[in-house]
Amino acid sequence: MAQDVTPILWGVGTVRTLRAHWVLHELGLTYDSQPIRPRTPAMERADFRAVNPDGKVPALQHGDLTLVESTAIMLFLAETYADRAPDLIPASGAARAHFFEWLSYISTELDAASLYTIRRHQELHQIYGKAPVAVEGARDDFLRMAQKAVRQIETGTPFLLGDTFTLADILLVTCLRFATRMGVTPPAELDNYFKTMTGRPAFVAAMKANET
Ligand SMILES: N[C@@H](CCC(=O)N[C@@H](CS)C(=O)NCC(=O)O)C(=O)O
Repeated sequence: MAQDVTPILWGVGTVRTLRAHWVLHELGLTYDSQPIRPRTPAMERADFRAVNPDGKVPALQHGDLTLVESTAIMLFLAETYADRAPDLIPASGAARAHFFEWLSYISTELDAASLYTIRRHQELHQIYGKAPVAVEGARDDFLRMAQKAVRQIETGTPFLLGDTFTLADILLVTCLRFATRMGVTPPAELDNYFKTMTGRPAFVAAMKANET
């Protein structure tokens, strides 16, 4: 039974690891944290490589299951412990369809295509090379694509999916933090939304756990 398992979460210190910590705190779960940070010698540890041979965090162990990819980890935890917070994933209909649309849009358009491009060619330029034109284009793309979230929040709903906090909010807020870290100021129309989300007790606890 899921309830008998103590999840083990590998990874701290990034917005991707924050997502997993945040969900665990929204669900009120007790878990073991393995506080290893990317691009440190700890990432080469044999016990970690046995969990994720690709050497990326976050990684989750849950009983016999090992899972990587922050979005998949969030979905798995929210589904497995749905009794603790049933609304993190909308159950049916248009809300569920739009929920997956938001997850896909945030993971690809904002995270992978825009923000990670900036990170690669800015902070990690020694590995991936300097590419100022690509960085500039990725900034513009982020700001253009963030307008989808602006339009939603401007309808006056507190969350992306209306009146219910979901995993889509976790994903968006972590990308807004990521943007700020990359030197891109998110649209001001999202400021109040961001403030409200980061005031959630589970976010505050997750930040603490993620900084360990
Ligand atoms: N798409 C993955 C990305 C995972 C990822 O790239 N993690 C970074 C830290 S944010 C990492 O572990 N990098 C170490 C490396 O690439 O060597 C997710 O969302 O979990």
